[in-house]
Amino acid sequence: MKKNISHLLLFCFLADAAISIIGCTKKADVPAPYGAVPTARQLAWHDMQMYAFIHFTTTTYRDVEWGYGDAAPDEFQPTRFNPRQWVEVLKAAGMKGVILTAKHHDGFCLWPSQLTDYSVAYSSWMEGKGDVVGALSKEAARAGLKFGVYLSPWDRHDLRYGTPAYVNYFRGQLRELLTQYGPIFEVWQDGANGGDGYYGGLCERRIIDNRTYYDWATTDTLIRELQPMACIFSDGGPDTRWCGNESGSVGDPNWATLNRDKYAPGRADNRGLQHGDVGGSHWVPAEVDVSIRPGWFYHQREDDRVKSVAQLMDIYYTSVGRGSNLILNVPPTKDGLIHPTDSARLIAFGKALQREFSRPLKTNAIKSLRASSVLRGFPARLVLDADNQTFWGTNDDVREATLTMTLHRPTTLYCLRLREPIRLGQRIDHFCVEALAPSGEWKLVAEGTTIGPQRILRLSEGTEASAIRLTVGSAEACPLLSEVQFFLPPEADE
Ligand code: FUL
Repeated sequence: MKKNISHLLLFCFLADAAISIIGCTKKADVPAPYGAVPTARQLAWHDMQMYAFIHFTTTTYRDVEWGYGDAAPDEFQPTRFNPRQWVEVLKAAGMKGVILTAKHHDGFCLWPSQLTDYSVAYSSWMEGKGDVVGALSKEAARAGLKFGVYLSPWDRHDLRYGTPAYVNYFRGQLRELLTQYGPIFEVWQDGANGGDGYYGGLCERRIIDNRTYYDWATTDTLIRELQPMACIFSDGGPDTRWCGNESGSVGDPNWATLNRDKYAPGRADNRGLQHGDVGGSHWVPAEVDVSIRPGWFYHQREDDRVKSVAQLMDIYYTSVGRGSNLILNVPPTKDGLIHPTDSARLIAFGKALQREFSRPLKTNAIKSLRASSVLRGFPARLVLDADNQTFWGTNDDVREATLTMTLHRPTTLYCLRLREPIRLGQRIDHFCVEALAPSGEWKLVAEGTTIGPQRILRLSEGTEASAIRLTVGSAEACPLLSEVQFFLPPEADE
């Protein structure tokens, strides 16, 4: 079998060489990028795929979802606080990073901010020497996880909220967070903004104009200056966008491109965020935020409502599998630990993920690979290497192309991962996979719309194929693909 694949590769290599001889050794031209393309910081973000969210503050002790802003700092008492336990569990689940609510809407700061008396420094917990942001960022770095911060723009505690002085305070807090805790991969700006709150004891309702109040452009410049590789998340970017719901899925289609100026954090109509905009003005990929429990904060009453491994797997397929990143929330208990049910579930999910993709179809199982169109220098075999920089290209005027992969023997296939070379933009708007059944019939086994950075999908059950035909199409530009990887059904559990 090895011999066959090496013959195939040799043939492809000679064919490429022949093309370059016939073509007077002209170097292959890289296709022109189509539409908006990702920045270096967004490319690094796409590699993250799945990370954790931690919602933790005085709100945990009040047993509510939105702290009013009146909890005394002493209420924050995580007597068994153990961020190493958090990080170990998250790592076992396959998370590549963690984002902490450094400050949620209640305004309490989990680091000893110099700019307020509403922080861990004013709590009797650890005699005012505690620093949740510092401790978690250190543990994350030790374990090789990236670290990010959620700093709620809405602050229900601070008297200044609603005035320009508050915006300066908010920026000062960002400066502290972005200069004292090492590299930050994402800054999470929430869309919930304004309403009733404590506000220094005035207990009133404050409404701000979310298009103008925060002057986000100035804040974003500050973030860029302090942490150039940090992606800024909000309802509408600038770097990454909300997926438009909190139930664990992004739309299909899911375009990483967005007409960004149409959106603003907290805007009432954010329905378009589930899909993005085909040919949108900017690259603003979606992030799917969802909690392992019904709430974002820990509530004992939800101990029996932790999502199952099967539910988490479905979420994985409808988020990471549709080319967005998944941020899965895991709320620590009042003790400051990840609850045993959540931790067991996360560890089992990590194992299930490994198992799911444990049997890639090897290249030596492939007898031949034929493409309906090949751009010189970008042969179809480049979808089989493990390198996402290389890709199969089709000629410039092509809008639909097929790739036919013949296998040495009929094989039962389980799922499939496709990737576009997104450095050159997102192009594909429809695809389908057909399998040549032993009966000699071509059967449709999967189909979808967009691919983008990644598409992972299960094939119709029991797909036995002696050949596979993949069709990809794009209305506006020639399709390009950097990966086509099939997986065989995972081994049954012992
Ligand atoms: C929402 C917030 O209001 C929730 O409390 C939570 O932080 C969630 C991730 O974002 O908009």
